[in-house]
Amino acid sequence: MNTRINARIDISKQAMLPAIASTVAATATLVSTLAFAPIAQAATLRITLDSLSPTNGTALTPTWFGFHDGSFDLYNRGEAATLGLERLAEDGTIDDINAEFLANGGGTVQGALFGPTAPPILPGESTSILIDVDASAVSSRYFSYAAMLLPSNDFFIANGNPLAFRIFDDAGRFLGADFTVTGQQVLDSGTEVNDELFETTAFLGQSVPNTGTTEGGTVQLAGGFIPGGRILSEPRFANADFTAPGYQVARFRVELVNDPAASVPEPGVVVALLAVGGLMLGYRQQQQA
Ligand SMILES: [Ca+2]
Ligand SMILES: [Ca+2]
Repeated sequence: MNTRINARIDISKQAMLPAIASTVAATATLVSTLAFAPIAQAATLRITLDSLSPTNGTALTPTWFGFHDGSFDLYNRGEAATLGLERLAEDGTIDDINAEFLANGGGTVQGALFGPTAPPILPGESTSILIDVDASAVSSRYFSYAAMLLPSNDFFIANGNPLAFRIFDDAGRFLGADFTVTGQQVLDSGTEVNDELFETTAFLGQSVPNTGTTEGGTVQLAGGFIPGGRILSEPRFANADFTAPGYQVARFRVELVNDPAASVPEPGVVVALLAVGGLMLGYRQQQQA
């Protein structure tokens, strides 16, 4: 599924407005403006998530992602989860993560990847989204992600190192990302006891958010589901033991769809194009006269 978030485009467009305004004004003004003002370089990225879980394996909730300057830290192992991470890990809701991301101030572009047919991303499904960022902005340099593992009380996948996935270098050149999350990397948010009860376990039987016994712990690697417990005993989750050797949860890719260096002309080129346009306009007027 390809979904474009139009609201995100405005961020880079607003940054380009001064350049557009100067184009309307005069060529002389344009040259000086472009020479001294930072130029936004709109880059369209495709984020793709492939579920690598086996049939009757684990699923993922709509997956939060954000681009930032390296300062947005989702969690640290051994420390308590934030409210945003708790909500994401227990219920798959991202409103609080969204708020924490904006409050952090290190990034402005965030969103979510949904399953191709329904919100959860089921075993074997792929989903992608097109999103525009400013390649030249410090706030576009790093990529982070987080999703709840289904079914579970409070298991999730996410990068705890905010510097793990660098997307643009200092000069705005695209670096991208392509990585796999294994079952060994699944985490427990430490916020809800892993009782695997039907009424407390999302995707198993829980129908009301924030339902479960508070754990009061810290973020840790998940130890796996209860052997012979309710989850692994369900035929539809017969292959959900993510601690099994070789178990893979998901592959993430961040790819460049357009090249900002090619789509945003250099100042000299802009001047040349304006000059040609002006000459053509004059030529047509002469023909008409
Ligand atoms: Ca961290
Ligand atoms: Ca737990």
